[in-house]
Amino acid sequence: MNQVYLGLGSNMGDREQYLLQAIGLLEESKNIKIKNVSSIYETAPIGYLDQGAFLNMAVEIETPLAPLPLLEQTSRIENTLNRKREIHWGPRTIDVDLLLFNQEIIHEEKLTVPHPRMAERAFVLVPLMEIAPELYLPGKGKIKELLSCCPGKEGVLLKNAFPVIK
Ligand code: X6L
Ligand code: MG
Ligand code: MG
Repeated sequence: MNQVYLGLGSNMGDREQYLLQAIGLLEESKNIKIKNVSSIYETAPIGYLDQGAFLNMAVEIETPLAPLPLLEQTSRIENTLNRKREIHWGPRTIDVDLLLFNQEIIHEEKLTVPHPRMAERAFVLVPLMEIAPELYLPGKGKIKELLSCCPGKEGVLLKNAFPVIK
């Protein structure tokens, strides 16, 4: 079994509903078992600033799937929830990112793990801190150490401490 951490984000339409639907579709996937979910956080947009605030959360799953088949499954879930790719780094109904796959470092054409930039992104680290503070990011350090020197934490606000599925 592989232990995987996913980052979920939405900043279009009913953002919370998209996050909860994505979790529902993950749970329905034959080869994916949800182990833990973080609270939902409202976060200021990073990268492309002229867009609405995001809701972000982190999810721990267990799966026998290898990284690329798992990526295909998460892409299918994005497509099911009407993800369109218009503006690079722009608004999306749902984003499901593969943050960590065991402690592996993966560099493939379609997939880089750990997710690039996650070590410096408060919208990734704050939700992860809740469910895996002792987790080690290969080559970077523990989540709680990375968070202590991560800029932009003030742009991450707790929105919903107990998602209905928890
Ligand atoms: C310089 C260069 C500064 C690149 C920042 C950071 C670009 C993050 C893209 C960057 C840079 C990203 C989310 C988001 C995006 C999200 C929030 C990205 C990809 N996704 N902002 N911006 N939450 N709050 O999920 O992460 S676009
Ligand atoms: Mg992303
Ligand atoms: Mg993505």
